[in-house]
This record gives sequence, structure tokens and C-alpha cells, in this order.
Amino acid sequence: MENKLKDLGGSVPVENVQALSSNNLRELPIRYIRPELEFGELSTDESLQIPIIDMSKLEEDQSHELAQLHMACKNWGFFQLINHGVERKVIKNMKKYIEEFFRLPLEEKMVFGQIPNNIEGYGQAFVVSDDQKLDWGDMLFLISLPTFQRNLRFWPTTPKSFRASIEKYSFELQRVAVCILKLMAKNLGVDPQNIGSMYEDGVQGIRMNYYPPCSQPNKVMGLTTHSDATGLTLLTQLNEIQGLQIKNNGKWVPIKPIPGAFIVNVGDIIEIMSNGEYKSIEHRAVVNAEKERLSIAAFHSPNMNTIIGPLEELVKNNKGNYKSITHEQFVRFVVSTKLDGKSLVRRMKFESNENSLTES
Ligand SMILES: O=C(O)CCC(=O)C(=O)O
Repeated sequence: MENKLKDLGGSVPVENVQALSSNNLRELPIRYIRPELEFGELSTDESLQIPIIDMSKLEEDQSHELAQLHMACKNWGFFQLINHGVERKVIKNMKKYIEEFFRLPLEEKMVFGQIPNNIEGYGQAFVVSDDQKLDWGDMLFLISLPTFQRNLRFWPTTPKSFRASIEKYSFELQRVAVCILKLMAKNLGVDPQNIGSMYEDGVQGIRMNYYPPCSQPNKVMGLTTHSDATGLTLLTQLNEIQGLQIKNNGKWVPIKPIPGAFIVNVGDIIEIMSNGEYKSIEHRAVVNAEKERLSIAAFHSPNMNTIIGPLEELVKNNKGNYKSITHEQFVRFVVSTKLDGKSLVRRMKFESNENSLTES
């Protein structure tokens, strides 16, 4: 089968942040220091939290929980998913092996390092120029599904059971994501089987994030403000250190993860496919002064033959608000653009004044 995810571009190689941070730096390198303006206003409303959706209730008593899911997708674009059916052990194993992997000496991790013109491997993503500000974090990114698109060159062999553990995690999360996506289709009034046929053999990427501590956490960003250029993301925070913040009504809301829950968010592709009924939400990761932080983001996108544009069923009687392009074109733009809030999805809009994705 044709591998349409090959040679789509990559990131400019930059210094390893974990190694940099262990050097007892007296001053932070300038490329990591963010202008104060970028930090924005933090919400002080402690009670403001994203909705909680119970997957076991979605399966039993559909109508009430389905309505909750619809409101969560529409009003927040983010929710915590509990009782999702993925065994604790599967998540615990991932935590153990990811921690062990990032603890390996740099040379051992670099065996799985990124190579030119490729999005996978150990390193940093979305670095497209030599003067761009950099994130205070390293990551390991793998294309985990469909299986024929896996490139085991980037899959760590140490710790020994890491590969098997990623494989199990990948299948389990794909099952949960497809189930949620079909329920979202039902809520949008479109055929769940149609969405199923796009996502059941869809693309899944797993990004394992490692944010080292930083003595001046208020000057750096663990992960730049962005919305996910994919369909649906399932995020797991692996240790007790909080850092995820989402933009809500112009303010940053820190997320308090429920242990064992997945933090689910609507990505740009679902915003476009739903013709804007659901919106992808800007989010970012901040870092801690004393402790490292670890997370796993599993991104789910439709298969590479899917056209990225509003679903036909939604634009039969309504105006389409977004352009339609091939999935391959879409991925090429994602990979060659630095993270910049929702700039990508804005460029997919018909009324956008910014360069359209098909023009640049
Ligand atoms: O680490 C986090 O909490 C956020 C991760 C994230 O947004 C991503 O990997 O795209």
C-alpha cells in the first residue's frame, strides 16, 4: 500500500532541551525566552473546569450523556473522559517506559532521533527557521497507525517492552477515539458509519512529551500555543505536575487532570469537517520550576484518502465555511508551518484575509 506519510517534510534540528537544562544554566539562552505579552491573562476562577464525560454512560443511557458530549464539544472543545475502558495497566506501563526512555543517556535516545524530511523520531517539532523561538521540551513522535505506515526505525528498543506497550496503547486509544467520533457524528446529525469509514483505518500519531524543569518557568513555554491539526486528540498527563492550559473566553484556564482520565480535544480537522459547529481550541503547556513533566498526546486523523473539508451532509443546504483540500496537502502545510495558534484553520476559511493554504 502507498505510504502517503513519507517525505512530507520535517523540523530544523535544534539543541536537546533535557541536556541543556541539566547544565546548571546561569542564564537562559535567548531563543527560549518568550516576550511577556505571549503569556496572556490567567483565569483566576478556580471553579472553571472542562466538562467530564462518562463513557460507560454514553454506552448505556445515550440521550443524556450524548447531549453532554455535544455541549462539551460545542462550548469547550475539550473534556475529560472517564470510564473509557482502557485498563490502568496499559497507561501505567506507558508511564514507566516513557520515563525510562527519557532517562537514557542522550546518545542512546539519539539512535531514535529525527532524520531530515521526516516528522517522526526523537527531537523537536515545528521548527522551521533559525530565528524562531523554541519550546522548553523534547518529544518522541511516532506514526502508530495504520500499521503499514509504521517506521520501526524510530520505535525505541530500550526499555525492552516499550514497543509492545506503545502498540497496545495505540490500538486501545484508536478504539476509544473512533467510538467518540461516531457519537460526535450522531450529535452533528451525520452518518456515524461515514465517519467510521474515515477514521477506523485512519492515521494515529503518538507524541510523547518531556518538559524538563526550568529555574525561570515564567520566561519559557513548554509547548507553544496551538490547536491540533488533526481530528481528535486523547491526552494523558503522566505525572502529578500540571501544565496544560486552554484558552477560554480570552483567558488561560489551567487544567486539573483527573487521574486515569483522558483529556480529549477537538482538532482542526473536526472543526473543518463539522463546518465550524465544533471548534478546535488553542492550548499550550507551561513548565515547572523544580520537576519534569511528562504527557502523551495521541492524535487521530482520517485516512489519507479523505478530503479535508466540510462534510457533504452538512453543506447540502448550508454554505460551506471552509475550503476542501487533500489530506496530503493538509499534512504538508502542517509540517512546514511553525505552531501559531489557529493560523492554519483560519487559512482554510473562505473569508480569510490571510494567505490561503493553497496559495502559499
Ligand atoms: O503536554 C501537554 O499537556 C500538552 C501536549 C500537547 O498539546 C501536544 O502534544 O500537542
